[in-house]
Amino acid sequence: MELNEITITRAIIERFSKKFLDHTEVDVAIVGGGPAGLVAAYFLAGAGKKVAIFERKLSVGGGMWGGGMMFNEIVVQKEAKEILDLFGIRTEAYQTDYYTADAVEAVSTICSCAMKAGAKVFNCMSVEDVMIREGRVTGLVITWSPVEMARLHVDPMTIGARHIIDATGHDTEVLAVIERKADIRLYTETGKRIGERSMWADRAERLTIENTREICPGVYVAGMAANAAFGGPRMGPIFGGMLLSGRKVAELIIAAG
Ligand code: 48H
Repeated sequence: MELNEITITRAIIERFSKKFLDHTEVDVAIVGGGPAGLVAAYFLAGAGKKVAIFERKLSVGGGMWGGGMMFNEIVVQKEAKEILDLFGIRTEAYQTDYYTADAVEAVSTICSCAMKAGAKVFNCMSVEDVMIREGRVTGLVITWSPVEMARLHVDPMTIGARHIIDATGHDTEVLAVIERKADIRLYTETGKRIGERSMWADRAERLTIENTREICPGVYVAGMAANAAFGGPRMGPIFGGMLLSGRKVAELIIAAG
């Protein structure tokens, strides 16, 4: 059989278009495919939710690939090890309650588990705005990342979502646009994002979980974005909080229905 380039092209266009059309309305739209977003996607898809992750970059994984300062190992505490165990990611005890894992094995495996659970990843897509109806965020406005990078004057398109998770990390990009453009008060002390504080790993890990919650109608916040939104400190390259936050946000959304 002689391979036909046009057939290859048509296969990609048809299959991608079908996938994209199937996800123009979802139960949960996750912005950011870092560790928190991927873990949330795994648990939500496993519970039967239709889940789409929109990730600006070519690859998911966010800040996990590089471990600490590009030493590609991560540290997790005892409470979070069970999540790595669940995914079959190998860990090594370092000291009592401290475990390490290979960062590349961790990211690639979590991503694989999330996709096999049924979540779909739309990479190279950036969320630049939201859709709001009657005080509730009901959708995401997306564009191709290269369009954003080249600052091309091209209009974006819209995805409907019953629930949205801002898992964009330090920059809290979904909340930033809500703050800038909408008359919606966030459920923080000030009604706006408070901003991330300096390093304090122990406190930060605790607060990451506490601050993982609904932040305005239709939007939940998870991972590093939860810290930045509610004014928690940063924690450096310990990733247990990100994993536990991803699981918690999924549980909250599953409970909300
Ligand atoms: C589409 C977007 C957009 C957008 C951003 O930064 P992340 O890895 O986020 P978390 O919360 O899963 O994990 C945080 C962790 O990596 C980290 O930074 C830690 C633990 N830091 C501690 C410290 O002290 O510094 O991933 C966020 C993802 C990235 O892949 C972005 O490309 C993506 O979100 N993203 N995707 N549209 N508008 N904004």
